[in-house]
Amino acid sequence: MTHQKKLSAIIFLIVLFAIFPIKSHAEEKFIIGDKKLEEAFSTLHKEGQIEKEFHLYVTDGYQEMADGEFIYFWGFTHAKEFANVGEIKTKEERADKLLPLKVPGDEIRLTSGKNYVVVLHNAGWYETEEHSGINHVAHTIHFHGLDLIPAVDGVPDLPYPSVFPGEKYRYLLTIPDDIEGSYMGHCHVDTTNHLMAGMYFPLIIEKTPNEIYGYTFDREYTLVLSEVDSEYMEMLREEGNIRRGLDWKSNYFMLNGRIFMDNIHNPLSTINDPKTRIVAYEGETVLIRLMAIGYNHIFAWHPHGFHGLVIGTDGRKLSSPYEKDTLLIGSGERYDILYKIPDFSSKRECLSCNYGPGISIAHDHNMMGMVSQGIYPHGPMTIFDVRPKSMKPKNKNSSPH
Ligand SMILES: [Cu+2]
Repeated sequence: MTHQKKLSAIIFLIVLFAIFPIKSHAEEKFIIGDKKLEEAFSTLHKEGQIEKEFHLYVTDGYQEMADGEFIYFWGFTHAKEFANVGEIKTKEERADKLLPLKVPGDEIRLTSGKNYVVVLHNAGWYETEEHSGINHVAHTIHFHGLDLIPAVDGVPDLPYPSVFPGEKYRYLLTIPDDIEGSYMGHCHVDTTNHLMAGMYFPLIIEKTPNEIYGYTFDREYTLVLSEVDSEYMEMLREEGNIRRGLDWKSNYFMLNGRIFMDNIHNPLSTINDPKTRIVAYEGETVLIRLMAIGYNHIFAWHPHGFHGLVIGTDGRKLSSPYEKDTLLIGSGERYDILYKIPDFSSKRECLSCNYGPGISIAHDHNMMGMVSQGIYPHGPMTIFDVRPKSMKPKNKNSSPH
């Protein structure tokens, strides 16, 4: 292009923007997916058959760990009640409208046989260096384990494009009547980097509350085991992904995004998180939904006080449940495990058994996981906090915490 042509092109653009100024609050660009599915859901919407619409926002942020380290993460967050708060364009808007970033993202719970809309908004990155190569990246949601059609399976360009900053995409989901159990959602773009960076959340599908695969339980805990390399994350933030996908060397091994701290009063320790400290009363049955996200770490879930009955895995009921006290779980797997807490006060046959009121630990028995930043026991460890029946809150639904 000649100098003159360049100049006239610039003048043309200046005149164009003077006539049609860019709106300061432009709507997000909506990526249209499968037309047939969109039409079917529009009919369901008119008939009032959409159970709920969830709005998930992807962004970056720092999360403080129990050892005082701040780790740079990417992840899924949302506004209160997963409401639509429109486009996020500044750090201030993000702080104002969205909950702080959490890894893993908050659980999404769906009911079998219902229809849902999950809208993915890309709220952009705000913590990166100006020239980082990951400043303008796209994302998707892959609903791991749900066996979906490509339009809502979250694999980029198969056939719909992934979601860049300032864009959104609607995932239209019909949950079959016969599907229940424990699943996950995660980004499927450049998956090694995006998944390991924190882009995952638990997804629960239930037919009836407090019931799974025909078994009933009193309490449930979702435990997500995962790992991160805080130094690699800083490299992404500063420079981007520079062909170092094989360089992940995790230095934090987490349980629900936290590590255990030997100072038991540390508010960020696993055991001070009501979602991670396993509280139960004598005689109760506790369901643990165990999930893992990893680069190459195989977690070995090991409670000291109890053998668990593995009743389901990867969203399917096991025809032959089996008992385990050490259960290996790799990236993408889920196990549904029932722990029957004996009624200790009515019958005590074994004086030295760790059954009954009191505390016992549960941890990763792959010892590499128990040394975040090289320090033992800073890893995925929590406690079973079994309380006497007499302490049980009268109101069945009241939280034990
Ligand atoms: Cu992503």
